[in-house]
Amino acid sequence: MDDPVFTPLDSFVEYPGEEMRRRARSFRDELRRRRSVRRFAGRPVPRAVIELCLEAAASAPSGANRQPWHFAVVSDPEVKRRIRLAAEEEERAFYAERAPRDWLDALAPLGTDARKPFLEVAPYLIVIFAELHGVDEKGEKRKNYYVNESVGIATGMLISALHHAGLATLTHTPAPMRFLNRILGRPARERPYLILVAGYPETGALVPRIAKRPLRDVTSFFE
Ligand code: IYR
Repeated sequence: MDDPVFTPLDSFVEYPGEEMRRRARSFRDELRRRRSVRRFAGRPVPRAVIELCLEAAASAPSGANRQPWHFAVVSDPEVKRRIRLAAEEEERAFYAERAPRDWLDALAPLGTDARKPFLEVAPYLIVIFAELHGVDEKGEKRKNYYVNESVGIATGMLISALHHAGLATLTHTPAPMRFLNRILGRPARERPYLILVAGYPETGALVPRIAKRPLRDVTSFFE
């Protein structure tokens, strides 16, 4: 068992009240401008930007600091094509047979269907894997904790980082998505979590006219 080692918290920044409010408002406004985009331009995105956003995401808190994630970054057109073909096959089964009526009804306002051209058009697919358990030096299983929560937090931070950098994203979850292990050569102990599609929106791209629930509907204060 390792003894804990502590270091001074020298990175924390406190702001005066006024500035705190201004920053909170400005960040809220920036995040509220984010929209999921399904029509991407083919224009390339600098790899350095993707790497910086991944470093932001990989700074996320995680259960016992196990960092149970892997980001497979795909720009190779051939690999994107294989992912698209495999995803569309699953999606065709989803829309035609697997999805219950109520699920299809819930998706209707988004206008989605089994065609996923964005998987080939967008310059980057970031396939996020959740590491169900690690392996130690002896090749033995090493437990991870709160895997879903940890990977969800890192994914949220990645979406925010990409948006902040000026890129559009789409969270895409074909189901089942084990084909991603095969295509990307990831071990079985990593479960595909979602595909984050990233790039520039196509000129004139349309997005569904949907709204977020107001704060009073999603909060309760006890004071
Ligand atoms: N995976 C399918 C269906 C889908 C499901 C949900 I929940 C969405 O918010 C959007 C789509 C697809 O990608 O089309």
